[in-house]
Amino acid sequence: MKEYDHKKIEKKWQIFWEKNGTYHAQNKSKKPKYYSLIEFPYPSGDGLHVGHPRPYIGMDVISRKRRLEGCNVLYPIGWDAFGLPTENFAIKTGKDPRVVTKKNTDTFRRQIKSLGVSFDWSREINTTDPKYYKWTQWIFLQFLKKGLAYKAKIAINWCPKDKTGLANEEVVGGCCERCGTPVEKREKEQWMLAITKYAERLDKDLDDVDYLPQIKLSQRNWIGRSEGAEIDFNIVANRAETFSKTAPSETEGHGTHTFSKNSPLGFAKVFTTRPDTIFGATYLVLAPEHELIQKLKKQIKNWSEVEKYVNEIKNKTDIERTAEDKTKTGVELKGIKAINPANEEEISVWIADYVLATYGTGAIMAVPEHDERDRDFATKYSLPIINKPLVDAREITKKVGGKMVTKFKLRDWVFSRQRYWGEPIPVVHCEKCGIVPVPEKDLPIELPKVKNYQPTDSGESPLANISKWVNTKCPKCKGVAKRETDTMPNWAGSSWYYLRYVDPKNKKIFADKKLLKYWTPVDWYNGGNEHTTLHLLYSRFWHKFLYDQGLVPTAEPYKKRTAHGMILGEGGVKMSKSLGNVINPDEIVKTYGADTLRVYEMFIGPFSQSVAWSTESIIGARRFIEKVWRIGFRVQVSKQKNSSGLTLPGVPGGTHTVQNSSVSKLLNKTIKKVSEDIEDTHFNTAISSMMILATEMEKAEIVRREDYKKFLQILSPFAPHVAEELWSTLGEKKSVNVSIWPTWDKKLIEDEEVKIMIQINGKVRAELMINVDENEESIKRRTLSDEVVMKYLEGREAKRIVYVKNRLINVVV
Ligand code: ANZ
Ligand code: ZN
Repeated sequence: MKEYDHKKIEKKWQIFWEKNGTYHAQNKSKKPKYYSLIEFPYPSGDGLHVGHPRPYIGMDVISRKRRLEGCNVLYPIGWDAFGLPTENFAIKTGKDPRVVTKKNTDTFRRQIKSLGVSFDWSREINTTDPKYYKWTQWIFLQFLKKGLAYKAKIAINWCPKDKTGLANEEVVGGCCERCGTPVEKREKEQWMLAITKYAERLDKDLDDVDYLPQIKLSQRNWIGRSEGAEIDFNIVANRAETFSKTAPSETEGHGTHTFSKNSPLGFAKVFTTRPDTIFGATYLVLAPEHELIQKLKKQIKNWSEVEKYVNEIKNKTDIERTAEDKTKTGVELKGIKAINPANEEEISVWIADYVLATYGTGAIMAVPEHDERDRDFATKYSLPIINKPLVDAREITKKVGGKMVTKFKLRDWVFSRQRYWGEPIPVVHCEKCGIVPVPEKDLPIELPKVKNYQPTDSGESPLANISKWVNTKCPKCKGVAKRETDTMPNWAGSSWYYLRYVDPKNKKIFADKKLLKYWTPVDWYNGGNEHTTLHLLYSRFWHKFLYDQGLVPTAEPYKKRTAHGMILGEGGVKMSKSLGNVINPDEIVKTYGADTLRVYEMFIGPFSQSVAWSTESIIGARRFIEKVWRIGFRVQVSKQKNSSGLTLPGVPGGTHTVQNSSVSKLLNKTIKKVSEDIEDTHFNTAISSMMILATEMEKAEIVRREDYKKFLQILSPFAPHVAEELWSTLGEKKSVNVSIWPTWDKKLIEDEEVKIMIQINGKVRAELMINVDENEESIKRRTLSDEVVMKYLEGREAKRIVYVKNRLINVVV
């Protein structure tokens, strides 16, 4: 028997597959297409760690199974290579990010190839390649044309250390996600993408896709659709205070029941999802940024206190302000009151941090009886909490002149960064013509080389320092103009990359229409849980926009979306360089082989959950493969004997069949289990069932060649190299990759349990479910204790019992 030499085998087959283009997707084919997708990696300087390949292997299993099922599979890969780590490295070392990226992708590519993942490498893309980002820029221009890209001065999250604007999600606990510095608010002109225009559809169309329920939920939560009412509350000067000077007795004893007939100073529009609680509204809260506050400056008696509070709030992020465990703060606007339109009662007006300027109308009616946040606040500031009966939401809303509205938590997408390593935004600023898009024929606007990658002190991108690049001609009036120096966020390139794989070398358009029609939508997209909100939402948004322009054939990009858990370091902590617990797959591949690593990563635990790595347990995966290897050589022997016409001495035909049938039966069960488990991403249980099969096959005296072949086929998605090697040793001329996925024999599985008839004196009286292997004794016993049978026997003893195997049992009395 040959030794199992993983190094030799894996190298041999990787070369074979590459030479034969085994995994190339065909743009023309009679086969049904299947597009499987993983989130393309960011090629970091640290190279691959064992967590990276988990999703690649998972989708590889799916893709390989699909090929055997007769599909023309597209399983592509590329690099999401713009981003801060490379840029920060460039800032530190002065190295050109292009050079760094090239080196990093070379490492990643070599490492991924060593794992035998069936990617179609001929379609490799890189978001930092000008030939790629030309189209990212082109899509931006389409947004601009349609008015969905616009500039706005907004308060953005600003990291004073990285000198860059941050998206809300890049702020963790009030600090910059990358460097930990407390984030400030800063007003800046930013490019925005109007994703909110698509909020309704992004929410609704989730009904039509097959995403894991928790993924749909996180999309929906992020979009934050709410149906409610907008209701105006009049603001008046505080009559109670005005009167107290002249007629102090007037207000005494009235409590909150002060009725006002003052003419209003203005009104505050509140947004509420609970108009039915309006009678319980005991105060009104404005966001500290609410425009009414400045307008009412004269009427507000405690202006300096108010102003101080407003300034304090400025540097707080929305996330901090609405954190559930945070104690709420606020200041009453003295000198003014609001009128509850439902009952004309005067209620106090406050500003408080828990009301956000960016949501709803930036003002609320507070109902402490029904709303927890309001109750906390009311308790803290001793505001009335009253229990009033609920009313009909629609009717009330109508009565008080409000209207039903739909609001979304989703905000427009801040699309500019003041950084170097990103796609330049393709517009110029002309004094005469304003913002002018770069003509499409001039794309791509390439990133120029710079000496220094540091953002400027004013927080502009380093591009601003390259006057040769910045100063340009206006495409419209040919006068002097300046290029935009902001670049795109690194979510840009990943918002449409799956479209480029379809036609990665096209120079005329981002992807050929016919090819898009053939390949899209993506049939199955698997990715990390951390991307189930933003990346997924952003790319769905781009896709819908392109769909509206008639540029892609479907309204949704991904039919199905699943997510995998992370691989943690030994002991269950996150793998990180700083903890020194990062496992490099190169070592594992060298010592145990890629197949062992693959099997181990799929066996390690449920695919959707995070699991801890254990180098010790990898041995189990290796032993399994060795077992399969040994069985292979026994199949060989029996095959040779058979073909040379020798009978097998000492093994009579009878025993022969019995043993084969029990293995065949288990094989059938295993084929079914593996086939179904793969579809549910239950890779771990698929492997454990194959482990059981291998153990049984090893014990069996004879392993039929046909059975073993089927085993290799279902193993091949997990351990493709060894499966291919053993397949060819059986004398197969073609790759296992072009064979046909085995089916299972239903009879062999389902007939395990059969229904037999119970007869009494030859007449059918009842039925009994039995196991096909159940012995006669047990069947007789169960028959006699059957309720119906006992009733017929009426205490008499059976004279005779005749059992016809798996058919009937006759009790003669
Ligand atoms: C009265 C009320 C009574 C409310 C009650 C809720 C429960 P969602 O579901 O998240 O849309 N709200 C409105 N605008 C707000 C803002 N800018 N900042 C903070 N809170 C705001 O929540 C809508 C509810 O959140 C609204 O309905 C409002 O409080 C509050 F028993 O009005 B509600
Ligand atoms: Zn001009």
